[in-house]
Amino acid sequence: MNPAEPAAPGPVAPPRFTLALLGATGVGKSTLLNTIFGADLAATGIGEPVTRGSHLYRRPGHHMAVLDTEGLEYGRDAGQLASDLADAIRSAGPVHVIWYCVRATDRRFTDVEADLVRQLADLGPPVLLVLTRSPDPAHGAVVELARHIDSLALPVWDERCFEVNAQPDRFAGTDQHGLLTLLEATNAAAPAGVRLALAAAQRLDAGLKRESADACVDRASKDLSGRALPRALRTRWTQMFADVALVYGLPKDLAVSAAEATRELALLRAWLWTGQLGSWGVPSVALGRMAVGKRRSGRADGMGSGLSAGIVTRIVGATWVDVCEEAYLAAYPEPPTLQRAVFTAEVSHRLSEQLPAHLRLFRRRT
Ligand SMILES: Nc1nc2c(ncn2[C@@H]2O[C@H](COP(=O)(O)OP(=O)(O)OP(=O)(O)O)[C@@H](O)[C@H]2O)c(=O)[nH]1
Ligand SMILES: [Mg+2]
Repeated sequence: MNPAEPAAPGPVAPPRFTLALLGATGVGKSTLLNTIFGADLAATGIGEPVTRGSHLYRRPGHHMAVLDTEGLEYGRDAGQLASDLADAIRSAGPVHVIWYCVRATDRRFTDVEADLVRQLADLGPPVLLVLTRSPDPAHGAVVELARHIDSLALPVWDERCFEVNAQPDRFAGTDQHGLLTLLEATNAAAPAGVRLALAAAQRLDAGLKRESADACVDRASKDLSGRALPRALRTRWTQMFADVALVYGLPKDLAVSAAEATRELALLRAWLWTGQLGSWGVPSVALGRMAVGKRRSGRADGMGSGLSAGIVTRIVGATWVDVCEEAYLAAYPEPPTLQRAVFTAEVSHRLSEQLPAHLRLFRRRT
């Protein structure tokens, strides 16, 4: 570590994403949840009773909470049902998105349900109307139900139903469908502050993870560029590493300690701080080449300035995203488990390989 660098405080965890699951018993709420979010959160989490029939499921280290309302009974007094649900949603802390599930082949959606949806929408969180266990989007009963619900012009997200099938049925010949669209809509409906947690919790869409990880790098790079001296560099990098690791389900500690132990990263930071590699010798081929290029060009290339910090952050971040993504995909569908030493070596190796090319580009631009 460069002795001139201040110690970095630990990274801050992002706010949790909370989803409320509503709908009659057996419509497939738990199956849908488990298919998109992988872990059997509702079955294995510790469910705290919130109100009658509702439990809030959270798991330590998991970035999502689920408010599961064990099967709505529409025969009950409608006013009481609505007020129980409103109580549950208010007491669960901030609920960010509500999935209101109706079985796609149920053929009916009563006035009581329509009123309930209107009252839920008044509570604040966006309500996504999900038609579950749908055999086929073109199935007559499903089309009819969707049309009927659409005609009610309910205050639901995107003014439409999301029709899904979470569990393939070999006998009936039905595949999974509609899940990515539902996830995308959930992401769009969720407040920006919890999208990182949502991208981390979901296990369905590697593209959403990638987008979210790239956004973390982009934010860090923008935060750091244009500053006279990248004083916040180490803290900001640590946060970026931890956020990207979180998106891919890698332990935060592993990310942070790998970041600390990766020699190239420490050298890059030192370089950005002092504008010179001299006191560090020529520690690796990659940095050696960079140093030589810099001396030959006879220019400082803006090193030690905010401009270079932003660009170097982008390069380092992109490398980090690649390594985390590969670890995630290699272990999928199991959560990734990586030894710190392997992870660190991989990050080191990639940086040594990729930095010279990136830096050449950078030199050409400045
Ligand atoms: N074909 C098909 N079957 C499903 C689907 N989702 C759930 N099921 C089946 O429907 C049954 C009920 O599913 P659950 O996910 O437990 O329903 P739930 O809404 O959580 O039910 P409660 O917790 O009792 O309110 C199970 O037997 C599932 O196998 C689906 O998308 N397609
Ligand atoms: Mg359930």
